[in-house]
Amino acid sequence: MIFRTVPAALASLFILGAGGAVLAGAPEPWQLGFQDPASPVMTDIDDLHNFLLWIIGVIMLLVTGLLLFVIIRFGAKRNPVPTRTTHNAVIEVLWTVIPVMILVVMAVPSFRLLYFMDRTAAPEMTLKAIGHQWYWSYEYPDHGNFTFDSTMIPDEEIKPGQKRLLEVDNRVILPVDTNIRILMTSTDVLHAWAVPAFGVKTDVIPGRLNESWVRIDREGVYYGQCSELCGINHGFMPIAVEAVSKEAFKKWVETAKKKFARIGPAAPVARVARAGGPSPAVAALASAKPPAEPGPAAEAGGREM
Ligand SMILES: [Cu+2]
Repeated sequence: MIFRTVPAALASLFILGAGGAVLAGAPEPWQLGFQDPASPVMTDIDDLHNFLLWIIGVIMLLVTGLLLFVIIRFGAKRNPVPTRTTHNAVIEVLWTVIPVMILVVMAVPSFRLLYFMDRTAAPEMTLKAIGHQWYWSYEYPDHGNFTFDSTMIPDEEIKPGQKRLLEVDNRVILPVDTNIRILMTSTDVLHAWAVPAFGVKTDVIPGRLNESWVRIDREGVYYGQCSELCGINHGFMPIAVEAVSKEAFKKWVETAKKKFARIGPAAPVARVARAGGPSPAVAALASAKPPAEPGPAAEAGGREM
């Protein structure tokens, strides 16, 4: 479709000019439609969107055509004596049954996609994204459990080629072709971790753990933004994900382990899972806070989850 190809062509021109890491998922001036999908979820969202667009288009044409027909054919000039018909059983059944059938046709792929988006059955690694006023921090529990903050580069420090309001000091590095479970929470207020090219947009909630997942199709840099009004700097806590090859990711993990702070001795998710403890999600939430003192307070906290 022309709506897709024009922005894609513009995007490729920009990529050629940008140099360095490929900008695979970023908004473009005058963009129409979605960013190019970079995950199976976003590919399916794109397909569902295009499918619904056809249904909407046909309905719009039908209704507009009917209206025009009625205006022209049954205007006062051409039809001075109107009919006194008030009921037509066949038409009434049709205008109830046909929309219901259309809704069912729309609901089936929609629900299938919702469940597909919800979680991955076979995660190969976990990333934790934690929202703060107003920056994100990330943890890699399966790779030495290091953590770092990711803050926006302010206008006065932005370098040529960097995306204003989208570039950060520490990008999230993730491997391509890997099922990545993303666990998300917040330390203060509601935020939302959203990367359009991945089809991920999930609220992060203090005291709760939300889950999403991504399998990135190709290398490149993908940008997103906090998508829940979270305070004065809501527009200044972008997300930048750099997808690299599996080998490059392994190398980065080695340097990141030295560069960034370590949370604990080992990956708590893996440790609890081996011991047959609570589900990984619950274990990860527990590790997001300092270990609770044993006693009635801790027990109450456990029940709450
Ligand atoms: Cu926010």
